Amino acid sequence: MSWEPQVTDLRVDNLVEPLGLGNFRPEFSWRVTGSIGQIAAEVEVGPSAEFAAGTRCWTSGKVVGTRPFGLRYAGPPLPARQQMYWRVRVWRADGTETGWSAPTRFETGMGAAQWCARWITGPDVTAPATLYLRTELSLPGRVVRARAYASALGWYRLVINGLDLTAPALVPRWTPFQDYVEYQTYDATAALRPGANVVGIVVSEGRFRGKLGGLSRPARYGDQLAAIAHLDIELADGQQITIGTDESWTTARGPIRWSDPKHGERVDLRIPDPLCAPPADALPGGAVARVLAPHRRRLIAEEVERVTEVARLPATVSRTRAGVVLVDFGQNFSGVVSILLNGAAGDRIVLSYSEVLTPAGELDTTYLGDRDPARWFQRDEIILAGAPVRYRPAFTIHGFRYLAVEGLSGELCAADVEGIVLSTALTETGRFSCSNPVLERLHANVEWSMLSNFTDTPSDCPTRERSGWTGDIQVFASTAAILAGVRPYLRRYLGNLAAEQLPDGRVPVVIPSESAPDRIGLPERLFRVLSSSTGWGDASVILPWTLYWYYGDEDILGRQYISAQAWVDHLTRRAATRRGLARRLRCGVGAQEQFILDSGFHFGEWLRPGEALTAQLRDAVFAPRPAVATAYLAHSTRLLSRIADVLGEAGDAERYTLLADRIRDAWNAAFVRVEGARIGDDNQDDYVRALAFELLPPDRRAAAVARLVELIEAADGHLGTGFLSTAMLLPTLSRNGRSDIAYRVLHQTSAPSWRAQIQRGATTIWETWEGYDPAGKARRSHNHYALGAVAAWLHEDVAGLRPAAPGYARIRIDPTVGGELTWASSVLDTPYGRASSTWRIDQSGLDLAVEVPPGTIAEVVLPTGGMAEVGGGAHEWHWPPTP
Ligand code: RAM
Repeated sequence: MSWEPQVTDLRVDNLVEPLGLGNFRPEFSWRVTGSIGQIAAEVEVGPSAEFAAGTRCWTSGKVVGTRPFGLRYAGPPLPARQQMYWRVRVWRADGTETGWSAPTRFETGMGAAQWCARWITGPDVTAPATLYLRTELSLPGRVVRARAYASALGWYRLVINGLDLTAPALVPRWTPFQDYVEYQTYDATAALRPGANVVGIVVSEGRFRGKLGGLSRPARYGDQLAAIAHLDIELADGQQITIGTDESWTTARGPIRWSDPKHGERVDLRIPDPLCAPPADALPGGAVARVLAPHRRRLIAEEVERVTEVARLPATVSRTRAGVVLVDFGQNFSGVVSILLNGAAGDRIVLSYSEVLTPAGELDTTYLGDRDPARWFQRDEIILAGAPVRYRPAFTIHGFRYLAVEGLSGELCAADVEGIVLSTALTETGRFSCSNPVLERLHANVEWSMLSNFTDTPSDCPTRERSGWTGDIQVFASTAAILAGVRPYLRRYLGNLAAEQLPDGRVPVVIPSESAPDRIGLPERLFRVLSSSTGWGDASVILPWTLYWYYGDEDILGRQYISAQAWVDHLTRRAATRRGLARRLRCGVGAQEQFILDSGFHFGEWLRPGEALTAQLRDAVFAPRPAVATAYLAHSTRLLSRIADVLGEAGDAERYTLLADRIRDAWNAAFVRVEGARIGDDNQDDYVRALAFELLPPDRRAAAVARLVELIEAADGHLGTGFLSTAMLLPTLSRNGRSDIAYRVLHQTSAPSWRAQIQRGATTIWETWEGYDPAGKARRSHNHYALGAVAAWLHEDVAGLRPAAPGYARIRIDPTVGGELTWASSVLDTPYGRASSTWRIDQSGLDLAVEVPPGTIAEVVLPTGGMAEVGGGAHEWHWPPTP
């Protein structure tokens, strides 16, 4: 009989066997197999896997609770740089006990004062060149254990004896570099050997000195690339050796001349790689490293899975009419290529990447704004050394489907080139399938846009500005939480958000904010004006709530509480003290005016179909859409009151509840015209917001739903929502009794619609509904996940599987049978385990099959009416019931 583990998927801070943990009070989580849930659990931590008596350093004792997560280490302070083991056992509701799980490891990271290393840089510090640093190290014996702790100002790779320990990760990830930089921990045991060793670090621009944002402004955090590394080595005879970066290291020139995340790589393969060559003194451009002048940035441990290779894509190769070699990977994505290059020494190869082609079939290098193809950024240039080489860029990442290759002397075959998809190594948690392949393609497009933008930090697009726009992640966060295990990834984003929030509570519209305070120039100053925008800054409240709702993460509510309060308090103050232009011109609403938010910059609904960008920007500045802004203020205040409640802050909870009520009432007084039941500017999104944020009194909801439907019908079944409300449109319709209209919008095949994008060949979600102008020329980004938030509706309403309590402790299964579908299915890995909902309709009737994770309860809304409540396990229904 095979032995099946009863407790699986052990994680520490949601990571599998993390190395170099910065949090010394980590959280443990696991999954219980079978259908019977947990009623209590015990976690044990010790320095060895045996847990022999006396060696255990902590036990939680038997902790009563049904959640297989959220149990935190509370023993004696953990030492830094210490490998620990832990295991868990669970008591189930049926009185059985699982016994101890197999032990698993975690290791703490560096203590702040323990770095025996200094930040070092090269002699010509500000030159736009890659920095190669190296040292030689002689080891008198066999290495039994080695750890390397490293980071850089710029993206770096740690290379020991020619073995690259970092690739393909792009680290350190982007943080507010003026304050802190993440470091990585590596197991370097296998890379080191007795005798001579070469330890090297190569540093490129990265997000530290690379070109950032829409304006591609370089050096926003500093102009000196630098690195730091500390190695702890233990030899077989027990000897401990520590080395660190210092002025004994040397620098040299290397083949990567310059490499920018966005603008590509310049490589001269004729220059030998100094990290692979033995004698340092013979290296071209060799010099002594310099210690960086003192600075105040802290080193913190990384907390998130690194960027890695998640897939490889085959290519087709052709020649364009202009004679250019064109490679098509058949899928828009984020990453690099691996390509076989052949030619004479000194030959120059140029690789240009784009998401789209011109109407004439050439690579389009102007569609993202710049009319001058010479200024195209996604480009790698390689000078060959004479021998055939497989080239793959190291320190750049492109958003593309097509690659143009120039300068090859021979032919390129499809087998010579591959697309390498790079994304954060997140665990996929949500799968959707249904009878309509176009909707499956839509779901896949959303997944591709998420993969493409969940690299360094969640970005709007992987091409143009690649910025961490708050509004984009605000609308997409719940979709992301359904599709993948994004809890650490979004927690990290929120940590950066709080760190960069302005003293008055405003939130920069991009996080990280793309500039150190001492490097803020006029463009950054102008950009900062945007920090008051509702719908964007509300990420500070909506994201923590989303993580709580989908993962049961109470800790994040506590951690972000001050930040969330600062945002709401800022808007409340602004409403009370500043009167916007619009209000001065219109008739007021008396004493309630103090709750109307109509000053400051607000993007508003943003990018409604058919609205010109210039007009939207003008409105955002001069007519800041108080109906939208005040609705967000009411919504965030309401969420904040719930957050306060969860945190046990009773006084705050009451205060914010009262405030939310007042803002809601003022919003009703100012923007709802009772006669005719018109709201705001009478756009579709006005009704969606009103209903989704529950701003209307119950007796006005039906009229709002009716008007929303009327507007959609007047638009011949098309959506008219923009950036903010599209995600809420279909759930609002289906949860208010109009799933017929929701399906009509979903199945719509002419623009604006998701299916129109697919019919035009979209393999990702586009920034605009049309994607191309009438002449067929591409417009704006073709890889923006924001409008892809519709995938949440596929899971939560079409298949009908959604949380009814934080972390899916209670699940609501409420399928929406309809549309053109004959079956649909969502399979989710929730914090409690696998949940699924599958319905199928045919001549014999309707089937519903659900899977409920152990320890949870599902309330099932039966498609024929009525409710059933079921516990863990598989359940099925058939209508008409079989006798
Ligand atoms: C664009 C970005 C982003 C959006 C802002 C307002 O520049 O692409 O998606 O949040 O505008």
